[in-house]
Amino acid sequence: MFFSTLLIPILKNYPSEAKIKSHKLMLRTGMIKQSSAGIYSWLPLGFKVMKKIENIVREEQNKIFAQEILMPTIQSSEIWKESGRYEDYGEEMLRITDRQKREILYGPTNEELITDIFRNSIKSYKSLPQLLYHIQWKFRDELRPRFGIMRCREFYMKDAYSFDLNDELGEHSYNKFYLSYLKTFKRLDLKAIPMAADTGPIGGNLSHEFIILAETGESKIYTDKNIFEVDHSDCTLEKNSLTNLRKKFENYYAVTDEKFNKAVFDKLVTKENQLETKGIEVGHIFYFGDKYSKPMNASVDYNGKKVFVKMGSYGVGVSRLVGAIIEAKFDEKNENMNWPINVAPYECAILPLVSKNDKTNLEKSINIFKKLKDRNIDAIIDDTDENFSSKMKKFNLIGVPYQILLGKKSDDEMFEFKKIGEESIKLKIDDIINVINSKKEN
Ligand code: 5CA
Repeated sequence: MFFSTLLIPILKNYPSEAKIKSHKLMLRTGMIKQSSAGIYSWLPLGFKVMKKIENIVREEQNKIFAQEILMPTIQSSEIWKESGRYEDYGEEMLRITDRQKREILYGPTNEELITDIFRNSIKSYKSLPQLLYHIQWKFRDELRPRFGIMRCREFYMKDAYSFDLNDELGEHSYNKFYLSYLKTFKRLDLKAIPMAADTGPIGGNLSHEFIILAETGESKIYTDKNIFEVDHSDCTLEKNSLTNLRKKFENYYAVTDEKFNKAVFDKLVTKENQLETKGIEVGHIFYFGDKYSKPMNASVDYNGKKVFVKMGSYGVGVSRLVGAIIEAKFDEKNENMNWPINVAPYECAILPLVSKNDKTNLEKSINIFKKLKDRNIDAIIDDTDENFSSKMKKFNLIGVPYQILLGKKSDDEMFEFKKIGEESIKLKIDDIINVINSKKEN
């Protein structure tokens, strides 16, 4: 893949309208382009990162046996009237009238639509539990969209829904998503802390937000520092294991602003362990029992008895995560982006010094590219005639984690290879491949 053939409109300077790092960087490196207030197009570089994040989210959902579906963005107002949320949801909902004068809406979330699918498809308790998810665009007419894709109006979300026979089984499903989220964020190289949270317009009385620490975050959080040490690596999907995991976390005080109580915080957490800071909400899970199933009449037959199913819903901000990773991983010292290799737009940049009358470096680069590709490394060649240092600056800015440099007197065997932010070393191509692949998961 040649840089010169791609749509990566890099700007010379940071755009003045952006206030936080992620927004500035995403605009400057041409990852996104604003199309109107709070609405963005995803250009190739940003789209690639988002798709890699989406795939990790998907793999972790599949591991807890959630089934992927795809619901539409446009929904009928009828089901929202049944649940009672059509009025409640207020001005954040984008309401549209079609040519038949029917009221439709652009979905801000999907509890009603999934409940409608469930009630038309599942009749017996024997088909429970059902865990279903989709990854789809949402629209919320936020009063103050800001910080680029972090709080925008149209955004990409993974939303999952669980259906169970009773509260105990419902909470077991909830706990599966709880673990799945910890695993997902770990694979994204993020330390996300589950915090007791408010339920807002989704409802219910059990809810956790998954928050990553960042000064630019919009959520104020209060926590015991020890919570960062809780380990989930040995947790299984078995009921006791999941219950214990929740208990391990819930041993420590960790709440968002709405749930904060100073007296309780001071009583439970020693001064030196208290952490008051800001964070970004990257996921949010809810358990709300029969809040939707009852008014919408979603029930199963349980030995001749009609039982309303118990539900939960589970969201990950897939598009928000692109910005959240930038905020969490930005290298302040070297002033460059530092993508975790699992989601980097490219894993390795090949940077040849190219002149009009000498194409040897370009030929070498193509050779290297083929070898990397054969070993599943996602690489890019900067084939432009820019000077060497501006090529390096450009790829530092983009945050490609590894670079191969082909300067004036480049060798045929030993190549200059560097990890972003570090000094270069000379390595053979096979060793370069091994270094990169050893950092990848699979
Ligand atoms: N139905 C539930 C769970 S599926 C739900 O909608 N939850 S939510 O409102 O908390 O949204 C889930 C996630 O979407 C949030 O944790 C956040 O990461 C992301 N999100 C919410 N609003 C926005 C927004 N305006 N811009 C970008 N991401 C958002």
